[in-house]
Amino acid sequence: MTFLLQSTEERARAFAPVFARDLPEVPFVTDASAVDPAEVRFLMGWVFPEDLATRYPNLELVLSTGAGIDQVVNAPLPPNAKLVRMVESGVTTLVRDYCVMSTLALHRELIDYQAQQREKLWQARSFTWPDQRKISVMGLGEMGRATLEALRPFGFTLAGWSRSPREIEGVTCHHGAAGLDAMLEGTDILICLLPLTEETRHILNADLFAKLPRGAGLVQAGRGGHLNQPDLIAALDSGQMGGAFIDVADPEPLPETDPMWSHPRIVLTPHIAGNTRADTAAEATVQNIRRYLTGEPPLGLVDRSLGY
Ligand code: NDP
Ligand code: OXD
Repeated sequence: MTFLLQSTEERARAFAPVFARDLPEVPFVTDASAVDPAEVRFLMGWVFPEDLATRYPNLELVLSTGAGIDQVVNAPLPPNAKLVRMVESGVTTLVRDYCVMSTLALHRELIDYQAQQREKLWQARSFTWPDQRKISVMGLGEMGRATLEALRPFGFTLAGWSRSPREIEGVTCHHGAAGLDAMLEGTDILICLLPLTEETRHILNADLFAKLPRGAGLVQAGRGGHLNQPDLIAALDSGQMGGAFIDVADPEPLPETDPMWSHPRIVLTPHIAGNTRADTAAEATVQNIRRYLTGEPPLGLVDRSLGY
């Protein structure tokens, strides 16, 4: 019963002592050639070989090193293997902070002030107070909830949207296809923290932008495939959208010719909103394997029929 990690050296260094200390009964290896493939019950990585099912016939859990699993959800896993996404505090903290930073920057009209700076224009714009802004989050999972909780003290009007009904203190929660329009109505800043599935692909499109008040802001930290990129450029150029913080693109890296690179109303970052933190992920993974070995479903268990 071996755990095989296929990831960075930094993660290997962090995981090895935690396994040795807290889960000594499960051998931990990082060198695939040093283990009998039939012994591998737990495999953690980002993308996996096509022949996973034949190479590791006794796999029980395939674990993603990241919170997203769209890169692996359709991979040919062994029939009985379960897919598990990363749930750990490090990546959640980073994503939360990125979304709060971007929301505050849009709220305080940083993109307009940067334009004024380029023109050497020293002039105050009119002020909007937090209680005059509605911030809405698409996706009320680990990332969405942490972001909303961090935004609560600022005094914004908060809303959120998920597939099934959710309750979050201080947040008006909507769900299902029927709930989306109600959330979008009056939303000044929209944050996307959805997983990429067949249902959510290109959900950020011209129709959706048209349902927001003119000049709304977008924080896109989900997956590149959520956004219809030409629709965003058109909406920014027409003024329907006021500005966007974009952390994810399709494809990645974004081609040099893509207009998002140079659009004056886009702040672009190279998929750095979040990243798994080695030490906290090691602790969380060992606890999750122990949880699984004692008969409980692992945290982050993916429902492959839903795609997340
Ligand atoms: P979770 O699985 O915990 O949460 C997903 C949320 O999205 C749930 O609330 C779910 O609803 C909702 N959802 C899924 N499908 C739909 C749908 N069709 N309609 C409405 N709501 C839907 O995921 P995490 O919060 O951990 O991560 C979310 C995403 O964030 C990742 O999949 C990834 O794309 C992105 N991410 C990006 C990072 C970056 O660096 N930019 C880093 C980490 C994550 P319900 O509650 O009903 O299940
Ligand atoms: C991701 C991650 O899913 O970094 O983007 O975890």
